[in-house]
Amino acid sequence: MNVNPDAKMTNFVAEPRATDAEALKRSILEKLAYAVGKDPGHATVRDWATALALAVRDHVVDSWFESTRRGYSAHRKRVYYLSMEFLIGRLLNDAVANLQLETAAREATKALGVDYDSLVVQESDAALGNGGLGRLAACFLDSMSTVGIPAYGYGIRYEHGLFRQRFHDGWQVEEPEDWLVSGHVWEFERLEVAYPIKFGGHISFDGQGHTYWHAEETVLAVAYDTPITGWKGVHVNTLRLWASKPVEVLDLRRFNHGDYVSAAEKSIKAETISRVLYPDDTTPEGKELRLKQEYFFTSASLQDLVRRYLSEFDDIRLLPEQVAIQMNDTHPAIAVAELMRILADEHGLAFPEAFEITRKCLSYTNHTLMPEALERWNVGLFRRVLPRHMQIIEWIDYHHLAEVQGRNVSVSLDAIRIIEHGSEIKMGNLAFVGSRRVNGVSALHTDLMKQTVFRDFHSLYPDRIVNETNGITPRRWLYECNPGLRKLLVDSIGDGWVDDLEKLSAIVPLATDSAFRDKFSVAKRANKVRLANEIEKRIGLKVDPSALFDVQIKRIHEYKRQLLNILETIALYQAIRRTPGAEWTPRVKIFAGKAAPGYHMAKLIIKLGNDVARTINSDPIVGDRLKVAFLPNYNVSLAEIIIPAADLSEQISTAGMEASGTGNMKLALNGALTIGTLDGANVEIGERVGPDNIYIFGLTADSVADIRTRGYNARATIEGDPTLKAAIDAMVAGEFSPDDHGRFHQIADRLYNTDWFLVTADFQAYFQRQRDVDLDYRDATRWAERAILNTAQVGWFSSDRTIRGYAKDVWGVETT
Ligand code: 26Q
Repeated sequence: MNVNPDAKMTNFVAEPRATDAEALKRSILEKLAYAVGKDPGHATVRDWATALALAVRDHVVDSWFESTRRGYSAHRKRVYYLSMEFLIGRLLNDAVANLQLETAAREATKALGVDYDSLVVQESDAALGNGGLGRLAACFLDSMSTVGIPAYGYGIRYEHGLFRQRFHDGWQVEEPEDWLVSGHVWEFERLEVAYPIKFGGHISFDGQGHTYWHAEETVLAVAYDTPITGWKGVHVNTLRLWASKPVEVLDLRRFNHGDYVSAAEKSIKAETISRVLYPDDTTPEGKELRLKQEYFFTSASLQDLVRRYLSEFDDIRLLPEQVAIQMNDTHPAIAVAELMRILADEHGLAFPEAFEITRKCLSYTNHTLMPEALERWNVGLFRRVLPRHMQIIEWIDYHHLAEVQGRNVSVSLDAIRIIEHGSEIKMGNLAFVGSRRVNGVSALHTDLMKQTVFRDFHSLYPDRIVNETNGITPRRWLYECNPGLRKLLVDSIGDGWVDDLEKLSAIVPLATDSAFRDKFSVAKRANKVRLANEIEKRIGLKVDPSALFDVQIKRIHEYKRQLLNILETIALYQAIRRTPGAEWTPRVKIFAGKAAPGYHMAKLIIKLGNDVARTINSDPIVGDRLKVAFLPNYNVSLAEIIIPAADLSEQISTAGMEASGTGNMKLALNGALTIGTLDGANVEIGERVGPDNIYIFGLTADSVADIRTRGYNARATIEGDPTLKAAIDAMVAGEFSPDDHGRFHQIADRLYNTDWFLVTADFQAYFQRQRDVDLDYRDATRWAERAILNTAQVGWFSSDRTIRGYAKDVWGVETT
């Protein structure tokens, strides 16, 4: 609000800001004095870090204002990316790199007597996500800014992101994460941008076409904005996260009665909604708070975008011309009903028209085929929390089924119903019915979607499902995290690849150029030394940087098969002990990843990994031939250290189960060779790097499906594979758990009796492929050549390419 209504509102236009070291230094000193309130003589490292970030932030804000104004004046269609998760990581170095301020920032800090790299790590890693889905949302924001799409990311400003992981005696222990304690310089609080979010209560109709929702509870969603800079700062978009606040801070009536504690009750309850991120589990439980979170941020985001639209245009029916809304998985799928509610109940449209408009605005990205992992809500719970939305969903389901029945086509109505047996809402089906486009995240995953979960939908709407293979931002995942390789690339082919990653193919001929190869190896070596130091610092284990660094970093899940890798580690250990004098290729197995706190099997696998690591690392017979490092608290910042140092990338999920994977792309881009199954995007990586530069093994998705329908006899496989049998036997005999021999019996039971993830079926092929790796790694020249060919040929996996695909096939927006 303008304080003086007669004062003329003008835009603030900054003087062009100097980008040299001297100017930056002056700005840092000013921030230190006037924003941090410190004299250089008394400033802590954290104070300097804040001052530097604030100085850099001014540059970001200049571009931010400029591109926001450009978007408004051109009336361009906007993209709204709705995601429960944004795994942003740290922002300082990212902003510095994108704005090309690195040299200046290093010089300026040096002149002030502080070290740039130690300032960068002061920032807490914003861990507002679990894994791939959250990081994808972050990469997409980066790319939407880089390709110049006016976009908003919408999510929740969790007070506590994903838990911090510690190992106690090798067991995972979860600790609360507290990223906001020391402030977050990148966000702007917008207390005036607040929307009421209603829950519960009942619905009434006035007989004149009006519907009223008498809520039982109302909270406020308050906006916090973070600017997201694209390459060279040309375009900056906004990540808008919502925090829940009470409508009134204190219940005055109770307060005046001296009842101080209960006077604050409601406000505490309101703030609970954005308190903590839910860890993803194997089977999501229908928890009321989770439903409230989903509705909370979806409703706030839709109210916000409708308000923005109506500030520029007056006909609500033309909303789809200006707005494309992307639902990242089903977590925001309530948007289908909420947008209809806004259009019908608040803007007076009839349901059929409201539905048509809704479906033109929304699209849905699916990230899993596992039926048990698709969200469902109990109808009773749902009706209690969102009574109006329940009515709307019933309307959609009824009319959709009626329309399909009228078409006289042969589909299973049960497969396309939104409400199942009158008792559960299938959010995947709601999202599908309410979307213009539905996409998978790799070619294989999209094909399987058409054949499995959405088979009947696909036959009804053959144009709705499209593929948009995932990608990663080359800014964070090469330019920033791998300065050595970056320099080599820039020196060799310029910096055009940073926003046009397929230009990396220009280094294909250099793979056989010995000078280039040597420099490539020197860069890799430096990254490995850096990681070796980090391993020693974090877990006290010394590793040799000349060993093969074999990396599996991702959430711990049975389908991702860390267990397969651990069993292979045991088998290799046993082989080394049998003939320590043979020619072994020294290897360091590096694991990192968190398990959902309630996922018992995943946590036991972590314990097994740690027990095996302790046993091997302390065995003098093995020495440096094999070391195992399980690093705690995997997050974006740790990934940025591990990935550039990897030689081998483990992508070994049961075929058909990993929707895409994106770690596979990050590792290949940084010159790691993949050992993997034909799953997710591994298939497409293999097509690009060629069969000689990737180690593919194991069952295909088709054969997995076959075996599962025919019934699989794991026991017979184990009995017929002495290497595997010996590894499992050692685990069962307590060789790695002398204090508790029975500790891993459950794991063995699973392997013998069901082995749903077909670990035993793929073991032999995997073990053999690893021995190929051993042999190949001994030829350092040839290995470097193949590593270079990986970097050179995976440029297609840039998220800039993915975003251009969405812009064209899904959103109908222009890129620059
Ligand atoms: C659902 C309900 C209740 C609580 C939590 C959840 C929940 C949270 C997070 C369910 C799933 C997730 C995350 C899923 C995820 O990260 N999927 C990954 O998405 C990547 C990006 O598309 C793919 O590359 C991976 O293959 C896929 O596993």
